[in-house]
Amino acid sequence: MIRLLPPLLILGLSACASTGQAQRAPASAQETTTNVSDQAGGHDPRLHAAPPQAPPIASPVIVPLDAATLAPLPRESITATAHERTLHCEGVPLLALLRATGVMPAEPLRGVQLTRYVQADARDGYRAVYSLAELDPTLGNRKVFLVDRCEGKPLADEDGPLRLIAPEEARPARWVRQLKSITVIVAP
Ligand SMILES: Nc1nc2c(c(=O)[nH]1)N[C@H]1C(S)=C(S)[C@@H](COP(=O)(O)O)O[C@H]1N2
Ligand SMILES: [Mo]
Repeated sequence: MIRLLPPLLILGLSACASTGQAQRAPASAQETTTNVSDQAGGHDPRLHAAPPQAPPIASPVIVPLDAATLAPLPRESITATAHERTLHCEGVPLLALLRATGVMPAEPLRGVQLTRYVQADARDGYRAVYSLAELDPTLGNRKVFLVDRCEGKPLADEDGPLRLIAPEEARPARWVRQLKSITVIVAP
């Protein structure tokens, strides 16, 4: 009886026995021969049909804005002009916050990272978004700051205590006053 089995099937059966691992029962001798080629270091195209999957990125991610998170970040002086008024402010780069909190990779963005955006919400319901790609120094390189002081004083309640300021922008429409939260979202 054993002499009637194809030689590769016999090899396959003995390979299973020698590894001692639980194996799914082969459905056919043909499949068993494929397994044998796997054991010998060959490739079963069925096991490699899907491209490698990037690990999923959490979304939404709420970025902490508390003093303990902001205090260690680098502070910069900012001069920003809007509506013919020039402000002299201080704050931390949004990029530094996003990287320090692990929300944004330090490397140039690629793949799904290019579909993520920062949503800034204000207490009065105003909101604006910036894409991560426009903040990436190798892409848009847009400077956006979380400002907490202007003209040497903490921001007044109607503006602060935190305000986003993007000094390079031609209009201050995305300079979100009364900043309440920052959320990073993968575009659905
Ligand atoms: N929270 C909040 N931020 C906001 C707005 C707003 O209505 N609420 N208006 C935006 C727009 S359209 C502009 S032009 C500027 C106005 O800033 P200013 O009031 O300091 O001139 O703030 C931006 N930030
Ligand atoms: Mo505006």
